[in-house]
Amino acid sequence: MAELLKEAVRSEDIIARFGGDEFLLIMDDIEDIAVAERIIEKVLRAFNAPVYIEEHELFVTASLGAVYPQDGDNAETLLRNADAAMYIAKSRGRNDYHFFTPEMNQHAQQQMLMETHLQRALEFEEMSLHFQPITCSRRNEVVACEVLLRWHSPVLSNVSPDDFIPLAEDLGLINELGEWVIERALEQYLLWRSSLPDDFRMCINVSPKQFQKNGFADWLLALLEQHQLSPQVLELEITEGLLLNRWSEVDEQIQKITGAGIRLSIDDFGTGFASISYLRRYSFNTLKIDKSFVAASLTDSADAALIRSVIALAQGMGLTTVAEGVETPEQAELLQQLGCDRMQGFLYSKPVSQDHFMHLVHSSESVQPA
Ligand code: G
Ligand code: G
Ligand code: MN
Repeated sequence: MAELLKEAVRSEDIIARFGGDEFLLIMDDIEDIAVAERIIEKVLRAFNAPVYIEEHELFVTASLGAVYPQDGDNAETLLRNADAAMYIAKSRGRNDYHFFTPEMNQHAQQQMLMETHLQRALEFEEMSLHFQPITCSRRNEVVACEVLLRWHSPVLSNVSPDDFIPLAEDLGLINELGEWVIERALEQYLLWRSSLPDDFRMCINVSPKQFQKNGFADWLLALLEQHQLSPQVLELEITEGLLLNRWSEVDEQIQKITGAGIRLSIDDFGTGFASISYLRRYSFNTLKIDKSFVAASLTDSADAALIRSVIALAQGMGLTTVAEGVETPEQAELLQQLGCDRMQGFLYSKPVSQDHFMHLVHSSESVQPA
């Protein structure tokens, strides 16, 4: 990366590795902001091509935060403000840049506030779980549920996991949080078990960081054993991104988990850099078609064709398919015609509290499309 950066700027500019995956680029003698912008765009273009390390082809993205002299009169302020601008660039989907604006301090303050409160959210019992039914396309019965974490802070009100999960990952809180989710979900399952079908599954989202912790698989298996639960009860949902980090310890944890019979599902399929070889490499059981394809399936024939091929691919590999974000009866009908095994979405039910969920299971007509 340093070499790529060096090629993109003048030899008299300063490039430094600031720590971890952060680089600092200092350019002197820039007559106006348009010039800076041109150089930044050049830097970003340097990341367009894949990087080759041994036989691996890697796609690297860069997010750039930029400051100009008026954004601070000392190094500390300039660095802090560049960091805030970089954060915005990152949250916009990466491979982007952003100049600092004073409003960003407000955003940074918001992040700090969230950080402070997240540290104590578990202790203060501000977290809870919601459950969204997953329905069998043929039998129209609830056969599984996805467990979704909810945070209600008295100060910040409801915060989406899209916002606090990445923060928990950065702060090193994700293991504690993730383990809490699994423990709570299994306890809930034990309470529900007698009212649920024998092959019912609890589908739990797991962050890549959880797999990176050695001992995660052992912890999980011990927990199941402690509750005398079959590994078949659990399905872990992982996103494609995790598989890009082909770290051996992630491999080991995944092999141990699937080897023990815990099911594995690939979440948001079609949005990341999934490659078909990943599907072969790990023993996935389920493929979840991302809601963006489901949403576009009726209006865009290319998306319908994509769903059709994904289902064919999954069937060929013996994977169960779940369509996410099914919102209309028309979408459900199309997906059913295409042979999709399971449905999940607002058409059936939004994620609900534990009490409400039992209600849904008992009155199975409420999960049938209108
Ligand atoms: O329900 P919803 O909008 O809240 O979920 C937003 C995102 O947060 C989804 O991508 C979902 O996978 C993720 N998410 C929800 N609950 C959990 C959880 O317990 N752990 C992890 N790692 N991600 C979760
Ligand atoms: O990334 P993951 O697939 O885990 O995300 C699950 C997310 O999808 C949750 O935020 C959940 O609230 C949301 N969700 C569930 N059903 C629907 C739906 O029918 N439409 C939309 N737009 N979102 C949904
Ligand atoms: Mn999911």
